[in-house]
Formats: sequence, C-alpha cells, structure tokens
Amino acid sequence: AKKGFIFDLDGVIVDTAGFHYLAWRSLANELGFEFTEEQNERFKGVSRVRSLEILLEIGGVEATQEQKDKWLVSKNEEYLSYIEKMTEADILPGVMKTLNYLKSKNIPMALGSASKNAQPILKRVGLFDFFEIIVDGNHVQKAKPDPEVFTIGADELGFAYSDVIVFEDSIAGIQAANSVDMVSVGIGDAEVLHEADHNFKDFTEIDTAFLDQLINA
Ligand code: B16
Ligand code: MG
Repeated sequence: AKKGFIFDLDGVIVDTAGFHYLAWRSLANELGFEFTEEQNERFKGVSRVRSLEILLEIGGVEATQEQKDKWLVSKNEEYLSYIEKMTEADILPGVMKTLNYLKSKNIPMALGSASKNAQPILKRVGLFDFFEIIVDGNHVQKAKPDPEVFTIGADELGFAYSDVIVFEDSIAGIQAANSVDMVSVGIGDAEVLHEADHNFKDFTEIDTAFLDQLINA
C-alpha cells in the first residue's frame, strides 16, 4: 500500500468525551464548582494529568501533588465504570463502514490515542484486533500537539509521514499531524478544526470516493 491511516480513539471511533465529561464534572462538583460541556471542549485530546491542571485552574483550586494523585485515581475509576458498560453499539456512526473499506483494500491502520485506557476500550467495542499497531497514552512521553503518538505509529507502520492520513477530533491532534506534514482529517465542527486539511461532521459524511482520493493521492 502507498498510504497508512492513523485513527484517534476518543471522539473519532467512540464517543467517550461524554464519559470523561461526567467524571471530571463529578470531581468539580465535589470541589464545589460547576464544569460545563463547553469547558469540556478544552479537554479533548489532552492528557489526564494536564486535564486535571486545567480543571483546577477553572475552579481556582490549589492542591498538593499527593491530593492531585488521589483525584486522578478517583476520576479514572468513575470513567472506567462508564467504559465497562460500552458495547459495539458505542462505535460512532459510519466508522465501521470506513474501517471495513480500508481493510478490504489492505490499507495498514494504526490507532493513535492520548488515552491510557485505549486498549480496554477497544476490547469492549470489539476492535482490539482490528488495528495493526496501537499507540496510546502508555507509549508516549509527549502529549498532543506534540506529534509523538502519530510519528511512532507511522514509523511502526513503515510509512513516511507525508504518506500518512490522520483522523482527529481535537485541535491539538490536528496540529500534531500537521506539524509533521501528515494529511489531517478533522471529525467534528469545521470551524473549531479549521486547521485540518479536510473536514467532516462525522464518518457518515465520508464516502469511498473520498477514501480512494486519499489512498491514491
Ligand atoms: P485517559 P484521544 C484522549 O483520547 C481524550 O480525548 C482526552 O479527553 C483524555 O483526557 C485523554 O485521552 C486521556 O485519557 O484518562 O483515558 O488516559 O482523543 O487522544 O483518543
Ligand atoms: Mg480525540
């Protein structure tokens, strides 16, 4: 194959942003402040540790490292309780059609996610064996917008960065892909993700003609 594809997980393949939101909101409420869905936009694609920093900034809360570590654990425990209930039905609309089409064309595919929970999530929705390479929050030192999660994926797939296409729902992820000259496809609000090379609201808008265009470019 001439091209390799890398998919972000949260917000691209599955809609876990809502679960992250609920868990962060519980913590905010426990600390005595509100946390809105709009504020949650800033948390997309951002690491767990950085997310807590932003949350505490929003609430004007200062804390010791020991305290922060406890909150990181309790937030993740609540998040995992939502993940446990996920099934195939939680795969976002149109995603399987795209994945199956690329597989039928023998296109190498990798996952590139900031999440340390990527593997259990993929298992829950039945996609663990689908990707040749899984690069997640356990494998990288530097978070998006640093491109590390995608460059490791491209290296392991064996493609030059300019022959890699990245699907992302976060600004940080689009910037990460662009910074190493990968082709970026934004999934979500085109205004928010205007830096992407291509924009779609969701995968139901992506057809095989567009995929062929990417593969043959
Ligand atoms: P975890 P992605 C990211 O996943 C999420 O978008 C972001 O909201 C989350 O904080 C981050 O993973 C870390 O997740 O707490 O599970 O390690 O979009 O890069 O697949
Ligand atoms: Mg994402």
